[in-house]
Amino acid sequence: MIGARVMTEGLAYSLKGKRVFVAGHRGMVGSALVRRLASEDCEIVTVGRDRVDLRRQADVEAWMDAHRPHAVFVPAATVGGILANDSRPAEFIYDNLMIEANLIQAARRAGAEKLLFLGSSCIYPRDTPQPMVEEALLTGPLEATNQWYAVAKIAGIKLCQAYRRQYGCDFISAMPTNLYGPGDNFDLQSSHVLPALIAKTHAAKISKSPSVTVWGSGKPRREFLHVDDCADALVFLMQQYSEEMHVNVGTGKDVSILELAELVKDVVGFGGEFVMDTSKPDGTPRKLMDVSRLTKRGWQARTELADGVRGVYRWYCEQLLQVT
Ligand code: GFB
Repeated sequence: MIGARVMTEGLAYSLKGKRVFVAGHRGMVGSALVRRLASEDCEIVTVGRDRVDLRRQADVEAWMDAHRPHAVFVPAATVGGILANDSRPAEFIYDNLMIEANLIQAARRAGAEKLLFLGSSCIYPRDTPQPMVEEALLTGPLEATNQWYAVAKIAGIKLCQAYRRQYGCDFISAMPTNLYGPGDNFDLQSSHVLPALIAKTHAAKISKSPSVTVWGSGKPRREFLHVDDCADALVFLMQQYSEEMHVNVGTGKDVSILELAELVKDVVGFGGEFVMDTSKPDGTPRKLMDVSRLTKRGWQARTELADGVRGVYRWYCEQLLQVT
């Protein structure tokens, strides 16, 4: 049993009978949240991008006024891996600023009781001591490849804090580490490392290619959290947490990119070798979360990385079968 269910008796905020809006329900985190919320006694409301562009204030306000959710989850965001962040800075800063500002303001206007904003571990300074504690925010310069996204996500934290101070809104922020899971983006130009390695290694196995290219030096270290664990932590925080400080969400364990590549190789059953492409950036040397704020409250991740990668690889193969 995980923390969230053990502690249901002393809930600070109950979702029972509530209308719960998941903004961005088609994304990897949003769809995991919808799966997770299905076991809560609440009404889940969603809206597609074809009907409401979350970057447009009037659309968001009109939709929120009409539906008046009690609780709002904000996983909606323009996201991507290191190359997408580095090559599309305007989209990463503009889209994310607009989405979060519109949703937070519209939620207040419509009288939402609670809102949870989702950020990212890239909010912390590039060379911050590891593991990264919540208090490290704004104590040093950001990593250059994702500073645009990071600035937008820091603004989201500050919006929640400001609305809490000025208007008394119960708006909180969670900062997940690097996420992976079913519904991830496997496009090699815009994806994160884990789905990219699965897609590349699988393609190499099928085409009997002798090698797979890994970007950078392979030395950076990353922490990976399964998206279903992340969704569980977000529901837990929605129910249990009501403070100004954002909360790290992760496993507290990291691996090097080369160790991750070896794990993917084992799971996929690829017999070749890795070739490093050092023309690609490494990004932040290490991003390991200090998750004690969350674990002290009774929640911890339960999916081991090897099991999670096996599950995602199965999911990926099923998707490939469906399109062929
Ligand atoms: O997952 P990733 O793109 O993002 O890359 P970040 C992590 C590391 O894996 C980097 C290396 O050192 C990459 O160079 N890597 C190796 C690869 N091979 C590949 C590959 O084929 N594809 C990709 N994508 N990487 C992102 C931020 O940073 O993390 C976002 O840019 C966000 O803003 C997200 O915070 C969680 O971990 O470096």
